[in-house]
Amino acid sequence: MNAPASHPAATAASNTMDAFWMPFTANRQFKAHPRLLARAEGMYYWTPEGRKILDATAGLWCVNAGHGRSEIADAVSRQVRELDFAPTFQMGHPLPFELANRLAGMFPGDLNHIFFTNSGSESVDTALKLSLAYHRARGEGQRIRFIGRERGYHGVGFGGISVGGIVGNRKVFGPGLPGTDHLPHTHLPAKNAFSQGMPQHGAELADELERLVGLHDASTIAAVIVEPVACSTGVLVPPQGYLERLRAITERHGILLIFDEVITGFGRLGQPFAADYFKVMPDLITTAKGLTNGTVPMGAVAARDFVHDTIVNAAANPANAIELAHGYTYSGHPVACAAALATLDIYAREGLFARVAGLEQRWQAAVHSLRGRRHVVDIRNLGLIGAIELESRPGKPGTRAYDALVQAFENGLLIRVTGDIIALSPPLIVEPAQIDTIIDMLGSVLDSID
Ligand code: PXG
Repeated sequence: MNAPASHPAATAASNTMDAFWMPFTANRQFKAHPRLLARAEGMYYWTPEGRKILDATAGLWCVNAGHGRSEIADAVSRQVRELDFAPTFQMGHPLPFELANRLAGMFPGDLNHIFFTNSGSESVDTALKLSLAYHRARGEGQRIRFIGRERGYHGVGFGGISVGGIVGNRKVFGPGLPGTDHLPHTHLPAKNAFSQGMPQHGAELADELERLVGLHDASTIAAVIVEPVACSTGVLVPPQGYLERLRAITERHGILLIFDEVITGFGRLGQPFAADYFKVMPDLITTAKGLTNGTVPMGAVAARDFVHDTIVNAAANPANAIELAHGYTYSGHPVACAAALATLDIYAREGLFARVAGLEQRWQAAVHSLRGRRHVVDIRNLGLIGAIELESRPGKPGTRAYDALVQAFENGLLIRVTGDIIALSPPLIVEPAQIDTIIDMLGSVLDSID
């Protein structure tokens, strides 16, 4: 039987929505007042009733080339027919080799070795494990500590929440990985409010790493992991000079530096990666999301030559040994690889990363034009990312931005909110006129909420 154009499940009454336990969602509230998306193309979603919604968030920061790209759809459907699945444990098929070569050419410097995963959370777990394996292979197996950062988001695996710095994601789930510690976040609104691009103050916060090294001793620390721009907790742009200092300190102490580029990777800042944008070279980069334009779950971790070579060529390894006991059934899945290759083709052919660089000033001016509007206490931006922070209602944090989300959706605009911060990250294909529309619509939403 053909599914009707508007599937009944998509419009059903709330009592049929019980079975899907929704992720990171207020399930009872949502199911009482559902917000559903049924179709997407270009810069827009459509609701099941046919209302058009301008996508100011690239889905969940992932649909960088815009929705419904037929090149990706064709590549995926061809691939399902040709080779639906093939193992990559002690077997191989051509696509992950081809994709890894493409990616190795895109990542900066000698980030030449690619480990495939299925999500950002798995990429983070993988990067943490690679760090441990690297130190152990060079005879420093006592380096087991990880340093993350307050307000960092590194997904929801036990590794990711341990190095992450979001209280709500951690408090329910026990102590996590032993031996983790955290740098302070870099959000200094008293000094940096309404900074355009990188804020001026706060590079010295990187020196807190020296304090942690003094506390734990460098010989116990495997890696430091940070998002170059902390996006999920409200777009915290690194202060000028901060990442350079972090790099210098990690290097001095033999500590690996991991950039979590699950959001910043694949053009969000107008360069392939944030490492390019900031000209700071980490030892490992984690990615997901934009790798396949969000169409098929896939992540990738890039490792520098010395990390890979140390693990794979370790003297203790006989040639028939599996050098790293790690991997996923779907590492290098053929359909995901096909989606990624088609996505990378689009990015290259349409010059989407350079497009962002060309739009950055316009985007910055547009986002900052909301300064002075009702409720707005700070505005931040970098690349094609923006955040508008609202004053919280006394005793009711988060409710004002949530009302903005609901009102925006009713008016035909998709935004993300975290706490009382509105985050914007449109697909990289956004037109200047659509940037103006996003800002106009957001302005009227701010006017209309208490
Ligand atoms: N690292 C970073 C930096 C992320 O932003 C992950 C890891 C985890 O990726 P997966 O694929 O396991 O979800 C993320 C994910 C939001 C939002 O609205 C952000 C993410 C996911 C969902 C919502 O800010 N980031």
